[in-house]
Amino acid sequence: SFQPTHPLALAPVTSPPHSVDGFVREFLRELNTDSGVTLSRSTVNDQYLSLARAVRHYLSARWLENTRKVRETKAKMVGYLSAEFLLGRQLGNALLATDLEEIAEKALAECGIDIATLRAQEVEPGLGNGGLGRLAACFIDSLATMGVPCIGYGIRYEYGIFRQTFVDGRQVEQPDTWLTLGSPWEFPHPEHAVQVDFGGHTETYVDTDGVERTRWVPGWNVLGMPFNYMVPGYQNGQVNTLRLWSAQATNAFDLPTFNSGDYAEAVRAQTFAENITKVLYPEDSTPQGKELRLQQQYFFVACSIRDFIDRFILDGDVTTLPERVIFQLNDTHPVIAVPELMRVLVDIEKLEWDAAWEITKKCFAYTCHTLLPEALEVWPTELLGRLLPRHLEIIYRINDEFLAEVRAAFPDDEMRARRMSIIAEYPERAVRMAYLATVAGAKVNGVAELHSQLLRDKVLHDFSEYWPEKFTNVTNGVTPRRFMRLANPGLSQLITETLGTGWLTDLERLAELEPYAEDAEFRAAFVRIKEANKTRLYRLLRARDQVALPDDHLLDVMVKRLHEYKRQSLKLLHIVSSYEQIISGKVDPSQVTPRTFVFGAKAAPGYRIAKETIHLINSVAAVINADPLVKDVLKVVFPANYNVTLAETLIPAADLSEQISLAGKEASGTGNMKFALNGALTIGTDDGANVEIRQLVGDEHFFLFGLTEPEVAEVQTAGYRSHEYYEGDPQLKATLDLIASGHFSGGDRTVFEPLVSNLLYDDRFMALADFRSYVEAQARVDAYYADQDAWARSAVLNVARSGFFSSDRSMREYIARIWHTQPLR
Ligand code: 73E
Repeated sequence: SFQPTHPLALAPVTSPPHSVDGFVREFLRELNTDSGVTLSRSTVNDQYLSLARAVRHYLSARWLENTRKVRETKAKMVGYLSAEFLLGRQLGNALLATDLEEIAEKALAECGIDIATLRAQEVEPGLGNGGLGRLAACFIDSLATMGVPCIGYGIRYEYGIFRQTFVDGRQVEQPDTWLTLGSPWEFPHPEHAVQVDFGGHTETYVDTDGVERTRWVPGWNVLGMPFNYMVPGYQNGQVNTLRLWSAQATNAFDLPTFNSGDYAEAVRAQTFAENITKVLYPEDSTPQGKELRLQQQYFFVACSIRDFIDRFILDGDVTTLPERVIFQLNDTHPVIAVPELMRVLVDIEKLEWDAAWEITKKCFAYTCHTLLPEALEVWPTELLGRLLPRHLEIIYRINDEFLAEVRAAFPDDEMRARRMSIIAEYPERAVRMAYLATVAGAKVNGVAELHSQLLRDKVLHDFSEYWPEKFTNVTNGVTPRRFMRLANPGLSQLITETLGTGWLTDLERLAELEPYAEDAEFRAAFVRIKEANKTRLYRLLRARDQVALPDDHLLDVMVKRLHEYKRQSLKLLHIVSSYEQIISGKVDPSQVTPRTFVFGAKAAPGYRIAKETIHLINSVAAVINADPLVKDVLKVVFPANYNVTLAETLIPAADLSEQISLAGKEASGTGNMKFALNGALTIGTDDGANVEIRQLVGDEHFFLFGLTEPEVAEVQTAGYRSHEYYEGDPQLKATLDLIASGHFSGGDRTVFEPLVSNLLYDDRFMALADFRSYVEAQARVDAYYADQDAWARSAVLNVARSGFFSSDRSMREYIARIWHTQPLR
């Protein structure tokens, strides 16, 4: 500790002046002193970095102040543990949060710079796969905006989600080198580095107090280096922290053990450890059980728990942890945190097992994001025991005590105990991470009403019977700052002109728009904005993907990860069927509602069927877009590398949102919410949050189709044979036959044969069963779109009735029912 005497050092940190001159000064200072260039010699990247750092100056003071206050008041924090944070670009959000948009634009204009050019320079940090990672980003935005102390903990992947390119219509992955030009948003803190151990064995010993204890003798270790990111609230002066960990080799490598004099080899073995945070695993929903993935998971939670205790439990009294933090487990990826906290409390802090378990149970809550059985993580005990021997012992003991409880409660029901065991015995001995999370967590939640119901009734049925009060639902939400205000400034301005300010942080106020659905002038303004958003999108796609699109089409959009359960193939069947009906003369093109179909989707690199589906979409697009017969009525576009940035231009332009998963498979969906909030109508199944969207916006303003979840279960029990649908529906038959004929593959019938066979003889997600219902719903879309006025009314009502889907509301529910935390005073 030291005693400054200079008055400036004693005063609180201040923000620079909120003026054009003040901003120019900050910008130039950054350019000259930090980038070390003059304005006239600076590159666009120099200017972007300096702009970003100048904006940061306006956040630092509040950030430091917030951190101080949390420490001082000992406020309870949310520790959001997530292997993914899909943040999207930061600059726009930081300018909005600080209310500097106009000032910065003017300041740069006076420096001769167009701010749009600098905005375009930012590479988004793609540190997530899809909805799960984006949800984490929305949640921390909402908590900052609500003034609730939160620290997000995650992984600073050197390579985020791959950059998708197409070569001859096939997906080719390129590395995402998001850090090469430098990220101005991160603050490295090498002084807070944490050591993380792996491998080795455990042993018992008699401690100085005479008690026999267990200790872990690790085999190797790595350093966790934290990088802080500011998480600014919307114009409220609150700034929370996101802390992402990067693996570094420890320099404590033990040369004698290598004992060969091979210095280079010794260093190589250590730097190997840096692989841990090299790359984000690109599997969404069905992660492969790779050893490196378990290393990533343990690495970031071990760093995070150590960090939290060291930085916030200043008196070292770990028994107060439950008053200071609730760790939210974002799916099973961070669940190894449970035995890790037990290890810290028992082996290091030397608490009794029972006392440690009482603390641990209060410190965690678990969110499940899936229903697909193949997505429920299990770790073979062989692997877990090799990497984390002490943790495996702890898991066994947790399980033994838990099963003893179950057996006592259900004395003659050994089957139940086996079903509920955290350890699976088949097909190999493995730890069921979802069960571990459920046993340890104070609460377990699903992410939409239907999903939570199915969790209780199916996936975790025994547990919900045993602990009914543990289970709850919190329907997902999205941040309106990014997905309305930033993505759709036109609509936001119209809403502010109509309702005044305040709706962006109180989204239920959108309900006040309801009467304006009947106001012709308002509708006209709304339609003009939609058209301008389409123009903006088409301009972007022309520059980005060299495609020209007609601006008078219904814009039909399906953007999400490529997965069989999401059924991009069903969307394709509809497109090919529309096309087939025209080229076969069954339908006259003049009778068709002109449509542009947009896809955006990445496939996991090892997911064969998903990649073939991408190839088919591109091949269908190539044929349809080149066919003069359908030139004015059908267009198919598939811009490569769909990401948060593209979503921000795509979603506000859409007329129709495709949410067509097989009922009971999509836990929630959050894209569906973004579309509705931007005035697209949804065509969707009764799945995930679609159910709640339809209930809120009303049946007349939503195109429902498909089997319901109970119907799906029924058909499956009766035995589903997809080819019977093919035989029984001439339109479906003609569609599949056209694909099988080689029409989209230059006459080669083999190219798409696996896809066609998959639909005809397997069709796990029942695309063929829902085809008839889907094309009928699409016909209703066409008919409805013909009445432009009715469509606009429905679009406005979708906006007015979707305020529920703000992530601020999700956060209020987590706070009230799970976290019990308070906003900072
Ligand atoms: O339905 C979405 C949900 O909206 C669900 O598929 C997704 O989470 C979203 C947010 O709740 C999701 N992602 C994953 N599991 N569920 C997942 C699993 C493993 C790796 C990466 C992502």
